[in-house]
Amino acid sequence: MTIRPIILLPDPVLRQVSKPIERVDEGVRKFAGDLFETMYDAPGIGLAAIQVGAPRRMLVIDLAKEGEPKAPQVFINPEIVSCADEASVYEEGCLSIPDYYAEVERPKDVTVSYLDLEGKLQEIKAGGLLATCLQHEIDHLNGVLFIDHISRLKRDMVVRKFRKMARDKAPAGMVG
Ligand code: GNR
Ligand code: NI
Repeated sequence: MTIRPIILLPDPVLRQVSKPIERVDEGVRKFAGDLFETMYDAPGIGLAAIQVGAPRRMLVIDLAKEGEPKAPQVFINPEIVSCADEASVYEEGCLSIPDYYAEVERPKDVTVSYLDLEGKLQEIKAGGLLATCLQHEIDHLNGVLFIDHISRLKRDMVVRKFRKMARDKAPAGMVG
């Protein structure tokens, strides 16, 4: 297993729409291991494949708290089948936008269909943090970031800050 570098805002790779996984094979299972290792190292509670530069519709989640046994979950080709009318607000962060947090309103509960690591079709009804995290990760598969759900003023401020940080550490001429 390999820890892969996490792609940061404003890298345009994060805006790519990821492609479905056609066959759940050994390569996919191995890649899931890399995603977990990268997520645990960060550390984070979720990670989408695009965050390590792979435009595939796949994500991992582990909501276990420190000291609790690991609870790894893999979602391949996930789709939101239905969601609650009721909304809830949660303070979100993103490993691709380190040290920035903002409240995001999303549907409170979601039903998601997906393939598991054996390629079997599954469905899960999620509420609470899992519902938030699944929606955050599925957004990544569509090139959407949580800052797209906050005010334009706040978003522009974050994007500007990360653009400047990228410029300050990149060689001259790189990064718009
Ligand atoms: O580690 C993460 N924490 C988090 C907190 C609230 C809502 C969503 C998340 S997901 C994030 C990891 C990440 O960036 N996944 O894409
Ligand atoms: Ni994220």
